[in-house]
Amino acid sequence: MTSRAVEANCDGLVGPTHSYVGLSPGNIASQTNAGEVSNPRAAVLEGLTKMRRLADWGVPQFVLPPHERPDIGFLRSIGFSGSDAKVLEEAWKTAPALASAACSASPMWAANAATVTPSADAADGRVHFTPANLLTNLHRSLEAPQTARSLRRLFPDERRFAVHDGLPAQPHFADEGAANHVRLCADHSDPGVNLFVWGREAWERWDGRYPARQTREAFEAVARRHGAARAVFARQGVAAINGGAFHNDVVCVGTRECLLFHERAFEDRAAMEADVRAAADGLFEPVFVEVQEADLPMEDLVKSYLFNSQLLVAPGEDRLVLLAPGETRDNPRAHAVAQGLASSNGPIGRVEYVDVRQSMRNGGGPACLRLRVVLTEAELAATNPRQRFGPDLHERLADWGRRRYRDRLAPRDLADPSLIVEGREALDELTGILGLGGDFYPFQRAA
Ligand code: SUG
Repeated sequence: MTSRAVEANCDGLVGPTHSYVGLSPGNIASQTNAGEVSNPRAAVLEGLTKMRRLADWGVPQFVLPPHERPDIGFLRSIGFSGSDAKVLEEAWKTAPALASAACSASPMWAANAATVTPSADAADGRVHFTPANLLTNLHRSLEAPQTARSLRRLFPDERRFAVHDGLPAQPHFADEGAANHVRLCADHSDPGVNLFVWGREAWERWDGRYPARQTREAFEAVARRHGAARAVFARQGVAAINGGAFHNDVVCVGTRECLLFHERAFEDRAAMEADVRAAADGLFEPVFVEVQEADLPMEDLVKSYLFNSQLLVAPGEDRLVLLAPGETRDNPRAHAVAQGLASSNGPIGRVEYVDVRQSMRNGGGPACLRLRVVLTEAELAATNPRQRFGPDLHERLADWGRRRYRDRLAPRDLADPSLIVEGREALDELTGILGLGGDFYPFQRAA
């Protein structure tokens, strides 16, 4: 038994350019809603309300700041020049696909920020983070360096935390972070089993309908550099990827002893279960809860995002709480499955719903918006306290969002050069609120 540890949640704050451009093939919501008008203000407020729900339950909750967008540095690196406004204007005129990638607010989906190994599982007793290189999609491949900077601000003490750089930016090491990783354990304080779910092998010829974003080799490298104990590697179901589960967390969620997943989630479910059981031997008895395709067909699964829920230990309750998106309640089949889970004698005692509709229309449910980090009390005390979320920070950030964010953004509005200034003013104020220092964003370092 190590010292007492809890699961903290670090949520990505939605950025001012939250939009529906349709940048992610294989992500059905992203494709279906392409071209629609977004509401960045509503999106940031929804995210804050979700954080508040967890903070009110006593779960340690942190805020990860948005990245600077449009990413003018990226556009300069591919040959656009002149003033910042000119760079954006030229990019939109001659290469709109590249310009729109430079404007995406995708860092909000913090489950893709990094893969995390808690100190109880790491060979050197530190908490390890590898920012995901996200190189399958151009807009997301821009995130890793700023994510590393961000994690180093939140977890600054190198004696306790190791924030690595992303893996080599090669298709062989395509990595999407914690969205494809589940940690099971008896209690968060205890050693855990690390289930790494990959979609393809580096040298395999992938001819699926949609991209397989995570390679086995990427996760093997992450486990090696973190010194991650009790690592289990399992292949994601090809049918799941082809059905629109672009990350494993669209078809699977787990915490403590409980792994909840869809019938199609794993290519070889029996092998996955046997490997997890073997790794857990002597520590705990895993509980596998499988939802059948007959009860929840892939199509309803992807619309309802039942599995993209947060599975939480709530204070004073011995069974787990599933915090599901409102879309799960709206879908009769998914709703019936959720009610069935709660009324059975299984590990889930209750289902609650939360509205993150703005994010859902990009394919990002409650679980996508957060990065889970298991921390001991001493580690928790070593985080940047200004990023710790509670009622005061909620009020300050809600006020900031209401003043700084637009309530309407069509994809073509992303070409508006005034977004550069609006975004920078908003982020400059945010660095003050979150205590990030005056050199956190590229525009601050250039000034
Ligand atoms: O990578 N959507 C994100 C959604 C990420 C969800 N994360 C998890 N499942 N953990 C993605 O596909 C859409 C952007 C757009 O269409 O404008 C987007 O990037």
